[in-house]
Amino acid sequence: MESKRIVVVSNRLPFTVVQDGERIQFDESVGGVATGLRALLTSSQSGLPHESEYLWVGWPGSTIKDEVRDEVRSRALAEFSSFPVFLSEQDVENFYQGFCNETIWPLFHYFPTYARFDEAYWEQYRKVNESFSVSLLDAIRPDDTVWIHDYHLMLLPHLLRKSLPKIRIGFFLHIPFPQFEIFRLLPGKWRRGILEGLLGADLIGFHTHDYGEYFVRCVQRILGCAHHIGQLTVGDRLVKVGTFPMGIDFKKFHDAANHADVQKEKEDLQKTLGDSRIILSVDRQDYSKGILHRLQGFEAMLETNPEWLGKVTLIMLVVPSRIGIADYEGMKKRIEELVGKINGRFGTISWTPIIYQYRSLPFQSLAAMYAMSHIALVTPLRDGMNLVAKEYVATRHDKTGVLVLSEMAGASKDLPEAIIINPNNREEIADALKTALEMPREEQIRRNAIMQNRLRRYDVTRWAMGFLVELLAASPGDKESHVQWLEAAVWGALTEQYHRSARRLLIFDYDGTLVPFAAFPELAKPTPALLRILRSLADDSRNELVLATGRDRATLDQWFNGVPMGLAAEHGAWIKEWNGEWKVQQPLPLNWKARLLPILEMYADRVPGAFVEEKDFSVVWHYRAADPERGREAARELADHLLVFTASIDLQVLRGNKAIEIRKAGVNKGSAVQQWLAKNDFDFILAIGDDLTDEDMFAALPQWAFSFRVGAARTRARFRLRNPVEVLQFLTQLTVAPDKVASLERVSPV
Ligand code: ADQ
Repeated sequence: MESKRIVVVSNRLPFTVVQDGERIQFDESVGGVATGLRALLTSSQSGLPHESEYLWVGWPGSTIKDEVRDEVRSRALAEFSSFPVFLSEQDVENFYQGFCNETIWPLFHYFPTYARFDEAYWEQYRKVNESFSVSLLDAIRPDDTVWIHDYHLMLLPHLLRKSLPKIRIGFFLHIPFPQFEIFRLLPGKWRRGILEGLLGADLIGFHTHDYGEYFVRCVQRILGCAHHIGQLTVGDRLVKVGTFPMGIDFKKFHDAANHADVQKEKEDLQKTLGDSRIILSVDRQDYSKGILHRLQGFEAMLETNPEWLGKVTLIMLVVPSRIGIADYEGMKKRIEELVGKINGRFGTISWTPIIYQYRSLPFQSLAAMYAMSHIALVTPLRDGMNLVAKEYVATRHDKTGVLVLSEMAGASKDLPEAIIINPNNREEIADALKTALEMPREEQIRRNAIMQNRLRRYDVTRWAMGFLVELLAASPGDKESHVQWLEAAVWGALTEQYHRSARRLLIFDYDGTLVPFAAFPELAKPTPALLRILRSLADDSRNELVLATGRDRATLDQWFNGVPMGLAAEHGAWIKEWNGEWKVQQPLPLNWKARLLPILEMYADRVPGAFVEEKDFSVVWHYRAADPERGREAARELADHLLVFTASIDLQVLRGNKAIEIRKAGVNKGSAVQQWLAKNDFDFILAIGDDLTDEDMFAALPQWAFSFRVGAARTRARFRLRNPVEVLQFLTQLTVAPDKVASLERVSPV
């Protein structure tokens, strides 16, 4: 049997394929994600339940000619356990340079003025995500676990889910997820496409809690999905949203300071720079990194602290990035002008305030820089995490050194012992630098010791493992695996028992179960087809039907007049046998309604689309037709508000489906159902419901009863059905003679 694998998918493979005439060369890259995942997936102590193998799927970094693709494919697999996705130059242009780097990157980093909204970019983005999906279908096996990375592939989870509904998919976003007001700047079709794309995953991870929260808000406002403690309900699936702050390969950086070649490079640098205090600045060239702000902050520090002139040097290393994009080219020019201006203004024959280098460094040189710098100045205007900050702290073997870190970097949440600044204020940067230059050695050690402990524990392996363990715990397509969907085995057992039994009790909820929700309660009238099915079930003398709903008596009398079945109105406060009279389950004092109604009315006035419904024994505040997020927020507030009023009265505040209902405690569908259960010795019981109020009913039933919850939410029911359409198909099949029962495929389009 083939072992299960983890398939990592990212835009770039952890190497670049370079074609040099006839020769094909693989240049390995040493990014944090690549290193961390490799370490994790090849470690026998990873703690992952079964995976021993992995496959990495992505673009090999250059356009590969048709004739050498087979060779690249087989070498990638043999040498790097990788599967290349080949892209054309045009793909790369409009997808990578275009939609990824000129639309998503600026927007998600809060630079909307840099964002370009070009339909051709979007089309190409869709096309490339589809290419990835097609390649993946070739590369993966049904029991693989797929982990997709970053903003280049946000449509991929959904595309993959469409072809492989049962596969386990995780997604991690390495950049910030913006707030709704920024995200909504994307045209409607794109923003919905991106959210739906991401929601194809079983688990979506972010660096910080805030990004996850902004994502959930966008999903609620744009798609209207319900959310409950880190879980979104998407159709009949549950999607988990979690925070996984990425760590670094701590050991590699921490040990680096002791390596002879790093030591040597450090000493050489120190000789050149003499006694000068070193401030280090390292990043990819990107407007999000706040490089100009950093220079201005350093300039302000020199202006206001003349005692440091000649004694401090800023080493600014900028890695070339995204060459060819106009915003990046312009920025390079501005950085160089400002460096020249500051050096010209403050420099002397023997002292250059800023040493600027525009290139990438090998690991040992970078480690030597971290090891010799007294201060690291990290000032992004927005950054998903920022690994440089973590790498600097990890490399400080003697625990000295001061990190000055922007509050706009995700890393500031993990490193609060750093000097945290707002990069938009040059004076704040200047003050922080002064504090850093003067910070006593013991204080530096105290702060770094805490940060190093944290970074050691939460390293990149722990990050990846945390994500994968959570992902492996998710059942693909549905988190609550112990509750089965109506599938062949259940269907077989159920119909068999149904046809053998002589005294059957069939209990149905109404809204959300037999009919879909409508914006206003009066619009959800039963259709002739539904009435036909109910009548047909009720006509069978072995069946006793009960409709147990939150609706009031008058509506039930009007809508179900002549259908031979029992009724429980207002969640069981009123009960009526077939051909009997309405009876109160328990007499209730009613003066509380007058006290609560004004509060509910006030909340209805404040939220457009919300309204109040008054029933005999309960009052309901509905927000189905309101803006989903506003409705939910007001509902939370109202529930809180009501607690104060209801604490001393025997009332229950119940959060239903897009409604808050207040009613007498102890009277519920469970106690109503008891009345019927007590009447007869039933040998078959079926109960179907869709919301929290139905849980009382499920709890009241004997264990062997066939209880069904409609939808994916947490439940005590034994089984699930997907929606009212599926409920009706199912009930229709029950009315058919045993020899004419259709196969499950026709009953339940799973
Ligand atoms: P980046 O925007 O690339 O990553 P960052 O997290 O700082 O930003 O990682 C940069 C990496 O490049 C570091 O590992 C660093 O060592 C290396 N590097 C920087 N300058 C270098 C130089 N001159 N020479 C050689 N190497 C250099 C994106 C997001 C981040 C998020 C990461 C990981 O934008 O917010 O932290 O992914 O999720």
